Amino acid sequence: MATDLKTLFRVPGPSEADIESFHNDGYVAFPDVFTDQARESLINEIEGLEQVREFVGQLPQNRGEPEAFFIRPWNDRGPYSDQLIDDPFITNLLTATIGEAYHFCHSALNIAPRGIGPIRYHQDHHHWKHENPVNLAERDRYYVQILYYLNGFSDGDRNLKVIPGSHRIAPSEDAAPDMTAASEFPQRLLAGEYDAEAGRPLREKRLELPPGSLVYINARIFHGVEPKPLDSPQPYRIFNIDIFKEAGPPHRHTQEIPAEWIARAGPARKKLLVREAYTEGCWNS
Ligand SMILES: O=C(O)CCC(=O)C(=O)O
Ligand SMILES: [Fe+2]
Repeated sequence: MATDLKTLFRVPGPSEADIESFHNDGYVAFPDVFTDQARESLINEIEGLEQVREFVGQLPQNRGEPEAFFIRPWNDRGPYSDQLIDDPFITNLLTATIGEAYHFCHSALNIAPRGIGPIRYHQDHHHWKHENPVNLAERDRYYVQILYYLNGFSDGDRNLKVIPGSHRIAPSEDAAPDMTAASEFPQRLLAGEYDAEAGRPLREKRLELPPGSLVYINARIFHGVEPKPLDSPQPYRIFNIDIFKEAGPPHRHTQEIPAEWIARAGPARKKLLVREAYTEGCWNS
């Protein structure tokens, strides 16, 4: 399985300024970074998946209580989405920011229809939320997320929002909310209580991105998502995500890799994929 493209992206990798933003702000956005052909092919590939076709097909009858479409891990990948895992742009991005020793952790696919509610501010670095020796040892190691927005989003319409610099706040018990638990902490962050620790004013930034964009985040940054209005001009926002971790023990959700992926992987790809997956209790011993 392969495309005939050397890369899916318009540029070979991040600039110095991009790398600096990632370290200073905890995230960097790459608007319209896919080539037109890659963007269109990726969207076709995703919209062609049987489960997605079914979901999209029933949307007009389901205006009452819309649910998002969510698959994790997302293994049903065609050639274009398969190439995302180690496209030269992605490899350059990862090595320029976190070094050479990293693993593919897991992936997800999400389709957010009109009327879907928000995702509250949260962090996704799960070792901060557990106290085993493994978790303590892994806390300061990179866990990064590549968020793909193939059909883009506008401000106020399922936009991603971030608090630049908030990746520098050491998550304490109450400072490590996840997306399911209500927490006052993000409000305290935005009220200035932690500006001194961050060394800068912590303010909300609502993003707006054209189709074919990606956002690269340090998973310790506080981020959230706004609802999608019922009258949004975009029927659904397509969102897929690949997550990478520094080489080491499993993170939460570190996925089992399908045997056929390993069987057809070259040596560079094997380095990303051959590692222990998360299993219940794997941090306990
Ligand atoms: O839907 C989005 O834009 C981001 C979702 C998110 O925070 C995540 O997948 O960790
Ligand atoms: Fe998240």
